Amino acid sequence: MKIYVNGKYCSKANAKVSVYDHGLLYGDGVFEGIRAYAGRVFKLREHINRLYESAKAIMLRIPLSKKDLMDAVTETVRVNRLKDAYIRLIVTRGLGTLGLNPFNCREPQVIIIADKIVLYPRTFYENGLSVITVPTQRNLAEAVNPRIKSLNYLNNILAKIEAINSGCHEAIMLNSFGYVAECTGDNIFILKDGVIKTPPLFMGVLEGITRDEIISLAANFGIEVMETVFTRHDIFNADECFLTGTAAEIIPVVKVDGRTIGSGRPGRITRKLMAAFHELVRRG
Ligand code: PXG
Repeated sequence: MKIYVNGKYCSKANAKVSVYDHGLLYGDGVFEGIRAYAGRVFKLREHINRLYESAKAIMLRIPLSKKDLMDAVTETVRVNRLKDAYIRLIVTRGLGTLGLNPFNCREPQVIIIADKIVLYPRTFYENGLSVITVPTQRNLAEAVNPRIKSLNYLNNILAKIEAINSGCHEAIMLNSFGYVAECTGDNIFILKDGVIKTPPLFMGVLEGITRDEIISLAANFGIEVMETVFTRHDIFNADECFLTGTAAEIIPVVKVDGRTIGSGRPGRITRKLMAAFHELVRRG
């Protein structure tokens, strides 16, 4: 496997960063998880735009133009001869001192890993997931804004641990007001009386690229979509529930905190959106 590190391709064994890199020392950096389908990188421009926005928020200068970074991502998929791939694009603050000051780090490190995608088992899509709400709240937007896709994922990892400890694969995270925010690596949607609802960004959620795509697919179907605040009670009593993310795409949820959602089977609208999304990624 050839890994892009600052403009050069290294073998997996030689692709390294310094132990003084603030990405490692402090989780100081940003990243994107991107997919390629049939050799084409899906929504590359959107991912690059989000990466630059995350970097702007943490005052990290990405040492490449958007165009050059897009070309580097495409090239990394190509040199690895991958058709369907999961791409991890990382920009760390770079090598610095043991002190916090990020401005001592002179050279941000740009890393692109393109690897085979590991998918959830098919049965999860056919039968739906069982998820739980966890005690760990989503980061307060005024502390570490969830809109920044930073290398510090401890908030999500704590929630993931709680989900796994309870035998679930995903966790619903609430914000500090008790409203539904998102999952550890996915956005959440519910459907009630024909209306699709997802938490607005100000609830403290990542603006998922898949989330945005589902919102426009639903709108194309003439389904009303509301970015609105809701609680666990609304999920328990929803007709359908599903999660969206680059890795999971759209995955139905059939049980939340022991409550069966709708009929207990992936819902009709969820299945319709899954089919439309698959069609979209095939078309590129
Ligand atoms: N919320 C959070 C907190 C995320 O990390 C999403 C939503 C969905 O966003 P996209 O743009 O992918 O639709 C994510 C996705 C994984 C994995 O292995 C997922 C993410 C990051 C790292 C790993 O599932 N981010």
